Amino acid sequence: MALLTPEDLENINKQLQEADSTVRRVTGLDIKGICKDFYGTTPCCEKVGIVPVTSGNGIIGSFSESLNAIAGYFGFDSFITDMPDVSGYYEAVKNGARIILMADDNTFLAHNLKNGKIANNQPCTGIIYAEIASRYLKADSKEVLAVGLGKVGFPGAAHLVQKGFKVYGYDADRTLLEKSVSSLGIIPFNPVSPEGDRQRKFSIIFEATPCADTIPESVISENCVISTPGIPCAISKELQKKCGVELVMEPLGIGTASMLYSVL
Ligand code: NAD
Ligand code: 2YJ
Ligand code: MG
Repeated sequence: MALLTPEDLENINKQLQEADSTVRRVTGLDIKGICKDFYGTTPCCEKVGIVPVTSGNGIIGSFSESLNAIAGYFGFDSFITDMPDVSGYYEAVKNGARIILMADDNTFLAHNLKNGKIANNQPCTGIIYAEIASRYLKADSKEVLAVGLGKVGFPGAAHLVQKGFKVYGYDADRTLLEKSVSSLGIIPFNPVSPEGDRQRKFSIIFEATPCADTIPESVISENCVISTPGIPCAISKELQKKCGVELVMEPLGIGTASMLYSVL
């Protein structure tokens, strides 16, 4: 699994503000507004305890600090524990945390100790990026291209199917693609080499792969949004500019907001 790096998290507040203005342009609502509308919840100064975790590859420089900034941005009262791991968890609860945020190399969770709700970053991220994509104001149809159908992409694609979109999808892993076809009814479509003359263009693209340049120019329609949690970016800056693509992409905050609102 790809781990975030301190470089990904540089200027997280600025990245979040920029993503927020794009989301507003694309959907008419900001990230808070979408989370509120989608989950039907509003933060009410819940205290969030952020616990650094040393297991596996260890603490990622600025990960906890970024979570603290993100929680504050979305209206939560948050703090980082001095101690990591079990001692940090104890410290968070003793200091009044109602929601715990913590991540090891495999799982990033939010746990609301008051109501018992728990959230995992991967499905929460996939669902919120898909939800943003689904609200694109200039979409020319209810057709979507979903590229990358793994732990983030599959729940996002499932959400789009559930919302009544016709989902064309692709994963480089044939087993995962077949699973999406059989369980979600996704129509297989390889954006890089579509079969026969089935070249299509999309105004809504949802991407969740750990690879760069997964979306070629040939599938991008004139007014197109690419909503992508995938790191690195699905298209180059040059192509984004050339095609006038609205790009929703941010390394941690949108997914974390989705987790926090989902456990309220
Ligand atoms: P995953 O490994 O479960 O899924 C990624 C999938 O992409 C795999 O199934 C793989 O086969 C597929 N893939 C790779 N190259 C492809 C290509 N060229 N075309 C089509 N499919 C391709 O990983 P994941 O947990 O789902 O994470 C996906 C990405 O999202 C990673 O880059 C991860 O770091 C990122 N992520 C970002 C956030 C965020 O907040 N921005 C949150 C969670 C994960
Ligand atoms: O506390 C720390 O600083 C570290 N233990 C954080 C580890 C963060 N984990 C990841 O980035 C993994 N990819 C799992 C989270 C999935 C969301 N991208
Ligand atoms: Mg995010």
